[in-house]
Amino acid sequence: MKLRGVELRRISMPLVRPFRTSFGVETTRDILLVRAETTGPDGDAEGWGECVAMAEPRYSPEYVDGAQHVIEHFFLPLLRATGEFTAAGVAPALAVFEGHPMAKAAVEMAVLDAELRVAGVSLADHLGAVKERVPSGVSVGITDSTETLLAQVAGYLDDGYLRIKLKIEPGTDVERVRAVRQCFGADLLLQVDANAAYSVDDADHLRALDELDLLLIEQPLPPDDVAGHAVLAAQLTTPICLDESITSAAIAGDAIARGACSIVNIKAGRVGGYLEAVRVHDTCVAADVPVWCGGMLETGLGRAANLALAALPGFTLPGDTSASARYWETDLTEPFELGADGHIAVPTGPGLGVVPLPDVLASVTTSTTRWFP
Ligand code: SMG
Ligand code: MG
Repeated sequence: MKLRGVELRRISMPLVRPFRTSFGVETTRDILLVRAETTGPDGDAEGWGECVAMAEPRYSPEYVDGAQHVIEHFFLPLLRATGEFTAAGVAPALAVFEGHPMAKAAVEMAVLDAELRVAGVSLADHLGAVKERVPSGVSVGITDSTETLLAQVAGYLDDGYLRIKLKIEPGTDVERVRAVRQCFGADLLLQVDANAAYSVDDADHLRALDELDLLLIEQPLPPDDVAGHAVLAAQLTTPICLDESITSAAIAGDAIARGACSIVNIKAGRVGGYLEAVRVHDTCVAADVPVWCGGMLETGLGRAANLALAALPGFTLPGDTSASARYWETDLTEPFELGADGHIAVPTGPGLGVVPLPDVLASVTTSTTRWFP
């Protein structure tokens, strides 16, 4: 196929409640959308990509203005010069540019959506999904008090979420996690995410989490500190799961081989796209390492793609693939709803299986830039 044109759209979407992590707080998501218009022997199509970069470079070095800049100034000119390409060829072509996995993932997602719409194939089928519904967990931000945290967890359990992930930071960590465990009992599937807030010297402190029977502790140490995670893993009984550290299938294989993690959180944006995310999954499955699908506070577009990914066979733990209402008063797409059994249906239509609702899209758009014609 060829690119006929590309629209880069920025949208602003207020979250239903602020989401605080050890590195900052999100109240309104400033999101870059990529709409790729393609043409090929089997027809013209349009595809949507969502860039998961946040407004500020805190979770990782990427940020939304930077992502838009690198797409406009480097990725699109290169793809235009390439002429004919396929979705599978996007990542290899863009590999001449270092870094920027979230920006690359957004472009690949848009082209892949267009390609699959022409082919009449759903993203789930294309990626290798084996499930029609996936179990849903929820990520709970850091709160001002333990009481507020307990109330929020109670609300999410009432909604039907099957697993709770608590964001933690030094100072309140063990006490808050213990309060949740005591309040909701031994059967609650509970895990924590530190977003790199600790150092390997905190091993003794983090060992206090071992008695709280957690599914995992996610990314306790900085992304580069794979060696430190291996040291920590040897000192904790709580399994270590890596998020920020895992930026490719090769690095996943290396981290596993070095004993740095025994579970992996997969996010397409962090690894440069859904196709690389499948390779991360395959690497983990080959090493007998369970995976689950992470989230980046996506709209219904990114959520649709995450649900497709989460339907692959190695995703044996509930993901941060929550329903639309956990994030938005009004989602960009038809809302994703949590079923009575705590699962969400995987979209079945061609490509992502969802499109932005025109009225909602118009009302949240803050800028639009057109490329080529
Ligand atoms: O999409 O439900 C979601 C958010 C899940 O906790 C979540 N994401 O480190 O895993 C993580 C964070 C990254 C985003 S924080 C703004
Ligand atoms: Mg995380």
